[in-house]
Amino acid sequence: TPDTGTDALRDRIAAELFTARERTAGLTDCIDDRDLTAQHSPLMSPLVWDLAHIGNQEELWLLRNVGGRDPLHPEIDPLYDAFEHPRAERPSLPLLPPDEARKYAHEVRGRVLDLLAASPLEGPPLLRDGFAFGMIVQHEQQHDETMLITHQLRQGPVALTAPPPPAPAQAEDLPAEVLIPAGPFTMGTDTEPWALDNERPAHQVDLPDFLLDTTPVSNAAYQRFIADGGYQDPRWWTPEGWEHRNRAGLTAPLFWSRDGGQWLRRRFGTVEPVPDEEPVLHVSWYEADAYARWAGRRLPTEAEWEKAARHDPATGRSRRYPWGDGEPGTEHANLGQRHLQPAPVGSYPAGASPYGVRQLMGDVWEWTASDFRPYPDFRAWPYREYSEVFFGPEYKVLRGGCFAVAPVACRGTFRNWDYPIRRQIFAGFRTARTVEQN
Ligand code: AVJ
Ligand code: FE
Repeated sequence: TPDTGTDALRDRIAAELFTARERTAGLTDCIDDRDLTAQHSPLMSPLVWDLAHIGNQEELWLLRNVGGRDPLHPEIDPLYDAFEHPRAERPSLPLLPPDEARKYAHEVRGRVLDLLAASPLEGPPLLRDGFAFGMIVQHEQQHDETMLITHQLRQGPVALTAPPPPAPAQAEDLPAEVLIPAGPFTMGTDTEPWALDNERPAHQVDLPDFLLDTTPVSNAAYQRFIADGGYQDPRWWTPEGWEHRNRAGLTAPLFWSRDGGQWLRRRFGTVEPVPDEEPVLHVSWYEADAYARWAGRRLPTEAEWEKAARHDPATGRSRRYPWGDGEPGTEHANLGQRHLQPAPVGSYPAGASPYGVRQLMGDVWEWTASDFRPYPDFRAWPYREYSEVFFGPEYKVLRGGCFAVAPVACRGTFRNWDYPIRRQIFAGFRTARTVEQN
């Protein structure tokens, strides 16, 4: 019979499964069936696809692989295999209609809760520390973020609302940048129980001195780049970036428009003035990279980002989060879709890293200079299609999560990746520079 430690883990898993499903319901019960089955952008699936795909992955990994059960509806598997059908093609598939998709996900969930009650949560690697359950919770939360992106792309009446993040308690004079002194640190993890394969294994990385922005780049700063003709000057852009800028006709972040002298943005169905103090959002890697060059700086590498976020110079250890090893609280970071926008730059002093860097977790995903590559001795686990098939120069790494990322799907080691042209994701950036040696 399970011991107490296992009972606590079982309760935590059940709570996380519940939280994820509440969020999924909130994202799919607020619009009608026509909106759920429509394709709002060729970049995205119809929301009803995500809904059944969430149930299908849960069935595959938990009921079939862990539980050894027979498939509930084997004929639908190919419809919800992300590798069989590109997103643009999904609306023309014979997908489960909304009510059947909900019923299917609900049916799977009931059986998963039975399985959880009977699982030892130890022994085979998929069960150890409840890993397979943790992976599926994160998978649902990742698709909830994807569905939130679809909501942002959707035209039509407002369906989602949330209060704005609280304004920072008092105006602080933060330094523009922070020195991260040279030295080795531990990147990646061997001990984080629900870390995904690309975050492993832990390894030492030695970095020279560098300087990193204290906060993400703000809309005010980004508007100076625009006003200074940054989008018209090929000096700031890589050749591929410049070519893309011209082909796509980029002149400002996605969802921005010009109204006389003022920039407006569309946010979940509402048009409002661009708030100067918020981190810039909805820029591609190419735009982030061009801004950094215009500013006389560069994007940080992934290793620099992680050292600034995790390394504790007092102990020489890497922490789970910038603020320490404790779980994210509302005072630490803007995570979990509590708000539908990032918080002003300089918010969350309690979430600062030991070096004093702010907002590394939450608010906006941060583009890094790095391609998505495996760490030394990487081992694909439990499936190649999570990370391994994406390694290579076509994808850039993003770090830190954003307001749409659930705490369970975010930590100092978490790695996200996307194409450098992508702008619909909730991505911004901060900049770095190398310290000149004399
Ligand atoms: C890790 C966010 C890039 O959404 O493409 C979801 C996560 N993998 N289902 C994605 C994922 C399989 C993945 N990202
Ligand atoms: Fe998926």
